[in-house]
This record gives sequence, C-alpha cells and structure tokens, in this order.
Amino acid sequence: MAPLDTSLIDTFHQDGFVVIEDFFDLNELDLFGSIVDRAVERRVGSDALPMDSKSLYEQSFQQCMNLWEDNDDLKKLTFSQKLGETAGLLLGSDALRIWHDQALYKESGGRETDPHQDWPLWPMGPARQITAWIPFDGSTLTAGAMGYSPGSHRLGLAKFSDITREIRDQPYPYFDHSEMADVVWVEAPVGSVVFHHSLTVHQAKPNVTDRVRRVYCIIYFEDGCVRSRPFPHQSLDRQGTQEGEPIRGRVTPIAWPRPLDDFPESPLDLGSPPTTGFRG
Ligand SMILES: O=C(O)CCC(=O)C(=O)O
Repeated sequence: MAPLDTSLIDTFHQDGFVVIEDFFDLNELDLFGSIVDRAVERRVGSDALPMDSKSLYEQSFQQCMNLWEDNDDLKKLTFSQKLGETAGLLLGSDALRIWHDQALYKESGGRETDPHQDWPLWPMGPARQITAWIPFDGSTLTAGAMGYSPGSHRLGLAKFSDITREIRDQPYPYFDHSEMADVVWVEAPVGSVVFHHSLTVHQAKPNVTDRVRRVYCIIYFEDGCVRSRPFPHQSLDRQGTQEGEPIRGRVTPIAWPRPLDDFPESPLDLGSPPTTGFRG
C-alpha cells in the first residue's frame, strides 16, 4: 500500500476522525455494496414493520452485525489489509482485531442517529478502537451524513448514551457546547472511508431522501484489550471471554496484519451472530 500521508494521521489525532478520499476503486466498492445488500436482505428482508412501529433505535438504521461470518465474499472487505493497515497507522497500533463488522442501512424516512461515544457501549478497555465507516453511495446532508464533535476524544469524556432507548433529538448533554467547536458534518464522496476514534462524539442526520443510505462499518480494537466490564456483549459472550481476560477468541480474530488472502474461519459453531440490532 502507498504510505499514508502523515497529515491524515495528524488530523485523526487532532479531530478524532478523518476522511480518506479515493480509498476504493468504484467497481470494487459496487461489488461489495451488492454483497452487503444481499446479506442485509437475508437478515432483515422479512421485516415489514412500518417505520412508526419500529423502536427508536431501528428508526435510525437497520443494523446487521458480524456479516463476515456467514458471507465468505465479505471476508475480503472486513479483513482487507489496506483498511486494516490504514486503521492501524491512524490509531498507532501494531496489530488490530475485529470487534465486529456491521451494515448500518438508514432507510428512507429513517431518523437521526443520536450523538454518542462508542467506547462506553463496549465492555472492553483501554479505549483503543477505531471504526472504518464505508458509505457505498457516498453520504450527503439529506441522506444520513455523519457529524463529529472535533477533538471530543481528547476531553477525557467517557459517557454511556443509551441510543437504543432514550428519546433525545437534542444536543449532546455531556459537554458544554459553548466551549466546543461546532459539529462537523461530513459529506463523504463515493469511494471514501471515514475513520473515527471510539471516544469521538458522533451522530448522523436523518435520511429524507427516497433511497436507503447504505453503509458498512468495520470496528477494530488494538490487540491486547481486555474485557473490562461484565455487561453482555455478543463479541465476548460467544467466545467465553471473562472480565479481565484479553480478548483473543475466534469471534474477534486478528484483522491486521495477516498474510494477503488468508481469512479466518467463521466461528459459527460458537452460536449465530445476532440477526439484527435491538428491538427495545
Ligand atoms: O451510521 C450511523 O448512522 C451511525 C454510525 C455510528 O454510530 C458508528 O459507526 O459508530
């Protein structure tokens, strides 16, 4: 891979997110997009609930996790060495594991994604995680563009926001907005990837277009992170990782570095991944 421009690494350290343009060849991106479309259809295609009967969380997006496990073709994306190496260089890690991948399809009429930090939602420490957010059609302000609070990952803030249950539609409650830079709304061009740190406060606009906002995310954590809290999480419980233990099982294999075209075996014998997100 061509060396990553150090100004991108500086931006990530400074802001807690960075857009990397022209990351994907557009044919390749299209192909991955159609594989994810089919995978989402298999997981949630039978869900005919109208938008206003869905939970608030489901009104934000259809979430389908661990798609690599039952879609061999997606292993190429989830375990892409170019993506993994970029994530590793941004985070400053020598080795990354997969926490989980996920489709986040914001349907037409889908509501905003409420502001939150990721790390407090995950029972692992320390806070050494990074997400690659891959929009198959780019993102626009009318179709679920992400918004980031720049520098919020450096505030020492780690607040749990229950985006599955709280009714909010209001500014992020945990910092003084008069002291913070405004949210930066990112319209990501097709082919780009947006990376964010697990402590960066982020959110997304509603989708007021008539098309689905098709996004795939890969969440990586630094090898060596441990289970830090007992609350349930499928990535840990399926592989029996106990509190205090390093997270090293087959549900969370090394994502980078790996030899090219060497993909981990699916851990489906440990139980199926969750079908979709939460119906709370
Ligand atoms: O895509 C969205 O609407 C939200 C994404 C998000 O919260 C994340 O990737 O951590």
